[in-house]
Amino acid sequence: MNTDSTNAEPHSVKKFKMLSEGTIIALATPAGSGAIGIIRLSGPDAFEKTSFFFRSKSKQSWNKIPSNTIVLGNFSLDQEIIDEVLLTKFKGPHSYTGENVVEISCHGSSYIQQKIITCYLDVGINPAQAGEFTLRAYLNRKMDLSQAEAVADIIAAESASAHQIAMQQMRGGFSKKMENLRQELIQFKALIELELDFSEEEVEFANISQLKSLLNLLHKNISGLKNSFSYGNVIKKGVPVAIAGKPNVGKSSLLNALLNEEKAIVSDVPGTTRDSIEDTLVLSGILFRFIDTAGLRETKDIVESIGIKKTREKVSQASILIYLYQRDSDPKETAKEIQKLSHENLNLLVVENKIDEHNNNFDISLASNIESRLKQKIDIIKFGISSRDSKSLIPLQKILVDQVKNMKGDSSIVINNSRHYMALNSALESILLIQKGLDNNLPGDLLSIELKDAINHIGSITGNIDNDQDVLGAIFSQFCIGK
Ligand SMILES: Nc1nc2c(ncn2[C@@H]2O[C@H](COP(=O)(O)OP(=O)(O)O)[C@@H](O)[C@H]2O)c(=O)[nH]1
Ligand SMILES: [Mg+2]
Repeated sequence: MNTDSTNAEPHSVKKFKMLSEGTIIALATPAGSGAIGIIRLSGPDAFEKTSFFFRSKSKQSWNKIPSNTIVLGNFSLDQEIIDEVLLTKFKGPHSYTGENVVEISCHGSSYIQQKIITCYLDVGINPAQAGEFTLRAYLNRKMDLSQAEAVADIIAAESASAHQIAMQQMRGGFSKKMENLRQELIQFKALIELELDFSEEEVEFANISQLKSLLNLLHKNISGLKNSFSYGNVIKKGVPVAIAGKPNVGKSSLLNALLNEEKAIVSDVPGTTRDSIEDTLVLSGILFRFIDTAGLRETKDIVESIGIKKTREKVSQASILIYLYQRDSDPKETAKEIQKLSHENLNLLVVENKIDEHNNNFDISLASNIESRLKQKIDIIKFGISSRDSKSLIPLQKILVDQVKNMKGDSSIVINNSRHYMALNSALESILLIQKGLDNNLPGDLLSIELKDAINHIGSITGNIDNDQDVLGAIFSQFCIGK
């Protein structure tokens, strides 16, 4: 019988290890000057090489300094003191990478940082590649692949919600869920194979209806996770909100008012905005990406028509569309335009702008008139604002935040990584094939092949398979140096 072992070291991890050997060094804080800079070393020679340069103020000898402690001392080369530094010693395996690690907090001058790094390079320490510290943490099993990827997301998080998703992933909630799914599939596969071994004796180890319900559960779990991707992805990159409408309805004015800066040119000349203009803004911990677009109208102007084509493209990629109109807009034409822009998964806010010109009254009958002319039933929110009055935008901002919260769905774990999405997608395809196979009494050996695929797809998320070096390279090269 063939079961997948969880603990065997993946073959290509060994290959990758060879690429990440020796002792490495890098600046862990951003390059340039700052109050302090932190230089990090990891590897077998980190301690010995540091003893060449460091003298503690208390004259404590290097070997006597216990692990996980910070010591004050001088970092010198040939009697010349380069800086007074704080040094932290972490003895492997109790360190970020699992190896011996030294962190040197020096004054944040580029000169000092470079000088210290050069001292180490001159005694044979290697400069770290992008992501190499975290790669070592993964290779030394301090974290799995999806947790390592979450480290990059945590550093890149620009909003509370993106931070929350990355944090949850790094702490392993997602990995645990994946591992549980994988274990269930492994058991399932074992049962089917056991049955194959005994096929002559007509024994049934795998209770088909039980297997079917397990598959249904897996299908549901994986679909839920897969569906959380669109939410996870927009949270990570910023929820794309397109602002569209006829020329001169105040789209650029709205963008500026939301961002509280003069980002886009506002003028009463129709067709001023020809290219789309984007900027981000955090509202209630959610990163939004607002996109001002060229006004929609028939035009012979070549540049403007390229802009209009781009508007449609931007709207097609948006999660939320703010469609602006004003009191004298033609309801029929407005409805037609909304209809044309609407697509699946688009939250539509149809907003009357410039209500300041009408005593701040929103014309509900005009809004209903527009809605009644929509041929398909489209869920829209009707609303009135004035781009000239930032207070009138507060309810609009609240609706935007609520709409994003509604996108989350009921999966408590959210995925935001396209590699994970692809893996789940492939796993789901395999599961569908198995479900079909069971219905058509497909032989066990064929089912078992599909199962192996599904197990590998899920395992690839946490790194529980023969990782190929290209995959690891692609993941870790996206990190910054020093991480
Ligand atoms: N009274 C009033 N005028 C506005 C408002 N929003 C925009 N405008 C004016 O409408 C004109 C067109 O605005 P603009 O933002 O360039 O429209 P766009 O073509 O849709 O980007 C400008 O003269 C703006 O000052 C508003 O809420 N109230
Ligand atoms: Mg404009």
